Amino acid sequence: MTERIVVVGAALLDAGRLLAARRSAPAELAGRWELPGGKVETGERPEDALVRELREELGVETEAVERVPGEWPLRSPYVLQVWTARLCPGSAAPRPLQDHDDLRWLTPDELWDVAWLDQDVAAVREIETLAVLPGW
Ligand code: 9L3
Ligand code: MG
Repeated sequence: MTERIVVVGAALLDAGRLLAARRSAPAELAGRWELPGGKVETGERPEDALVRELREELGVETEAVERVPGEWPLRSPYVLQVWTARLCPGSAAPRPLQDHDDLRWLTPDELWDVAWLDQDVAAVREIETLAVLPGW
């Protein structure tokens, strides 16, 4: 039996906007937009993986805030879980350092203006329902 491996995605919120990141790799995902993040390593807390991934991919210091309810299947054995997150005071602005070639801060009105990965659509729908979040 194969282990289930969690991939964490970040709903990074700032000033009422959600960060979307356009993948540049691998080829089959290139050009599609995602909630940035990546695989949780053995023994790592998902929240810590999220902070690590955003540091590696975007050069930002962040804090995981709360789990977005739900879990979505990716290519086996991976499943996607999402946390809301915020930038720490004094963090650099995000910039695409690896795996992405564009970033957009989306207002609620713009949420569906990007071509999300099929895998992320259900998670983004769930984020959309969190309209009570401060700043959203
Ligand atoms: N994935 C899907 N949606 C996301 C993320 C962060 C990742 N929001 C998928 C893409 C890859 C796998 O999970 O197939 C591992 O992600 P990564 O480590 O390549 O970012
Ligand atoms: Mg990643």
